[in-house]
Amino acid sequence: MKKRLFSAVQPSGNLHLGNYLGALQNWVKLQDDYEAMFCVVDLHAITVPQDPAALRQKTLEIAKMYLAAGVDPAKCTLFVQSHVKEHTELAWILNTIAKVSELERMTQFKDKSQKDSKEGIGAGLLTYPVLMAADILLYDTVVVPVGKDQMQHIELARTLARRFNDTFGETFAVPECNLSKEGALIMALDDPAKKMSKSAASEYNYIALTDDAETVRKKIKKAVTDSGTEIVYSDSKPALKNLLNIYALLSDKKPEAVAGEYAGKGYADFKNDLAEVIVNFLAPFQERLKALSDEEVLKMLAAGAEKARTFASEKMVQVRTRVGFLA
Ligand code: ATP
Ligand code: LTN
Repeated sequence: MKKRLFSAVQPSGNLHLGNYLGALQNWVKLQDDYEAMFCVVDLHAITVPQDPAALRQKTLEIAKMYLAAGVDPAKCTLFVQSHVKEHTELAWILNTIAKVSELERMTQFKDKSQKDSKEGIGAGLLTYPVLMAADILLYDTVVVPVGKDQMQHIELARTLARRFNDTFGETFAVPECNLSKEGALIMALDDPAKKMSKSAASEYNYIALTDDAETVRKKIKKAVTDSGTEIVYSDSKPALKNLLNIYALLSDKKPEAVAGEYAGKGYADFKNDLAEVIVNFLAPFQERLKALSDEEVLKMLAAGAEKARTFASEKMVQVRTRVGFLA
């Protein structure tokens, strides 16, 4: 029996190279070895205001991006979170065992609530990690491949699994985190101290997976570099280190080896080539994306939800009994 793997991305903003290298690229490698489930988490997206029509479109687009990246519905379960109501039901139950203090400690909550503090913070932003725990625990997930920024949330899912099991009896598997190495945290092109982020203020922060060749070249040219002229892979040159990581991950090489190839050359040469590496990755990706029709993807998502529901509904029968709900 293969172990269960679960991961997801929210249908908000534009997917960028950080999402691809931190999550999607890794998923595609892992889908052969695990019983993989890949979800588009629309319930998470509405923790900040969304336009309904845009959300529907974005949800479909993210599913297409999974497919264009190489997620194969013949090998895994691909579905939309809101199509499987058990996610919301389990989230409610887990809410009753999570502590407010635990949720207030989450870095993502602290960051996002600071940004939104003027209009008042939605309660969904606070309980967001509980819904994420429900996503994971519902399927007895063992492996959760995500970027480093999600580690704290996985830790909470582990805590809630153990707490539920201790209180009501062995019910959930306790998940592990699975980080990709260099891709675990791709930094912003305009600031190597911050992560590449789709909610960034400037578009020079990220390369979107839908950026055209000219945009990629312009953004890489403008990307900040460190002082000095030598191409070396070192913590003392964080901006260059980040660019070398991107180059290495897209060309399946070690970043140190890429740096070696540029010994004696300057930043300009390296950046020109990096832009082409990215363009050469994005062009076929975007071709595959364009070739996918709404109808075929909707069909795949319906089949995925059906599969997910079978497992989720069985799990919830067990959970309801344990908690003490009348059958
Ligand atoms: P936001 O920028 O609005 O905080 P996000 O870019 O983090 O959103 P998510 O949907 O929260 O996007 O993340 C999707 C997946 O991509 C997660 O597994 C996350 O860890 C990963 N990820 C996001 N940003 C990066 C990054 N800069 N480097 C590596 N992985 C990342
Ligand atoms: N919060 C995650 C998205 C997410 C997720 C999950 C990831 C929601 N549920 C379950 C892994 C497993 C994020 O990347 N922002």
